[in-house]
Amino acid sequence: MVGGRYWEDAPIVALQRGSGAFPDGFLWGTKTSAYQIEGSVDADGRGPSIWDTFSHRTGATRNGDTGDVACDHYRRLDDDLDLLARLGAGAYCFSIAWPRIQPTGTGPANESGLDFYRRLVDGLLRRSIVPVVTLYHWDLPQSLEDAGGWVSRDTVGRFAEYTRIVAEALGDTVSTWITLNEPWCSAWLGYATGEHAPGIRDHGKAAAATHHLLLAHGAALQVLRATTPSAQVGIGLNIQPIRPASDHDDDRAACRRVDGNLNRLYLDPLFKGRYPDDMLEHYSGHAPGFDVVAAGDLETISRPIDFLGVNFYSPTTVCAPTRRAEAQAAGFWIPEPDRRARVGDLNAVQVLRPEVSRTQMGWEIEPGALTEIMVRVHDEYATLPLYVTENGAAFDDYVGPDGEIRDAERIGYLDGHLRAVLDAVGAGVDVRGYFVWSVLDNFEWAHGYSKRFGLTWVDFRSGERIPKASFAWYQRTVRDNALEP
Ligand code: IFM
Repeated sequence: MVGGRYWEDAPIVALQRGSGAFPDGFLWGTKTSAYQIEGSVDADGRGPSIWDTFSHRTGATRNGDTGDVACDHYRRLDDDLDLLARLGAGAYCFSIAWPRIQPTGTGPANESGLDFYRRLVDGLLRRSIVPVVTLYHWDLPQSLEDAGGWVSRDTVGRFAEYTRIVAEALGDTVSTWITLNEPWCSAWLGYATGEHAPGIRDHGKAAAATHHLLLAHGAALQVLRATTPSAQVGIGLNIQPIRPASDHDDDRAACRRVDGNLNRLYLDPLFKGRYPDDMLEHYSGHAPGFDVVAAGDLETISRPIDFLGVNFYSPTTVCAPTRRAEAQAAGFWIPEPDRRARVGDLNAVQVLRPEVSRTQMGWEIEPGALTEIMVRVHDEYATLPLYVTENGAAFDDYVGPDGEIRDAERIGYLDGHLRAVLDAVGAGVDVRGYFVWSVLDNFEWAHGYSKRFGLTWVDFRSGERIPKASFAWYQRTVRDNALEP
């Protein structure tokens, strides 16, 4: 998708980087996911997903919020398409709700469900916006969860079947596909900490789910190659730099475990065709764990993809649990409850740098960490094209007395991370595009509607949309293909 690359000509590099200009053909976009925006959960034959079940469980989400209505996007499709056209970004990434296509996760296609996505894709193309389709963004049909969910190998076959249905319906009009969004979250937040649907707390199941999700990616890739051979196919990973709080061996070991669980457990099988030895050993006592890996699986998982989607928000620093006091004495702040220690049985504690600003999610803001993780992928794994498929921030936005939303912090966050993208490009990484999470405020999973990531304010009572200051800023950035000085 990229035309001439300005960094090929050294003297121009300095000139253009200084001006904040992006390569010609750089793809600008925004991203959403089905359950977070669509609502209309009973419409046109849609079946229940694990998020319908989970969000209706007492105490599962903030204020008991659910995606029943969300942004009401299903019914406001045309207005939202007009909003995207007004933004001017050349691409839009959305996910397909599997339970709209196969209400129980198996069997023939539900044509009314497919029709909604046909209208969405056609509406984008009519407005000259490139559709980028995510096949799975966490909303597994509940019937499949009842049969074992991602812990069961059968779900892989079901996903391949679903992919074939969607590819046959949309393959003529969609040329860029993301198989899975953030499989780490599906596996570890869904099956280990229980913070996400289906709300299970079992590390052995989370490890098995990791493998089946990756295998489902490989299976879907094969289906897409057969059905729509010229399509570009990738996967979206939430990867980030993990750092030790100190040089002490125990902190470094904790850091390596967290890095293994979050980054290497996904990058190694995809690009090296094997799971990291230390992670296999770490989860060897947890059944079923990686015992579910069968001969040939890793070949399927590691078949070449066309691009990697990098979803990035923040870096993480950790210490060993035995070294909390030293970390505190060194000036780190230790948030409670201690999230990292519960994720993946990793025996590690997340620490924060008090001097570093954080978003409303409590995530540290460090744009350079985005450059760092992309350079790492390039140096340690593959030189394939990268897209930043998610980047954005929740802040405490409010509508001012004049009706305006002046989200200067979000503009600062996005500007900083786009400069980090330019730094990665300058370092030789083939970054082809950038997608803001998200175009609309939406249902932020267990946080319900309490966290707003949008370029557009959504009044969740009336459904009204109000573009924030960041919307106009992104409009200008996209138009100029450059950041303001
Ligand atoms: O809202 C989520 C999205 O669904 C997946 N990536 C991170 C976003 C912000 O938490």
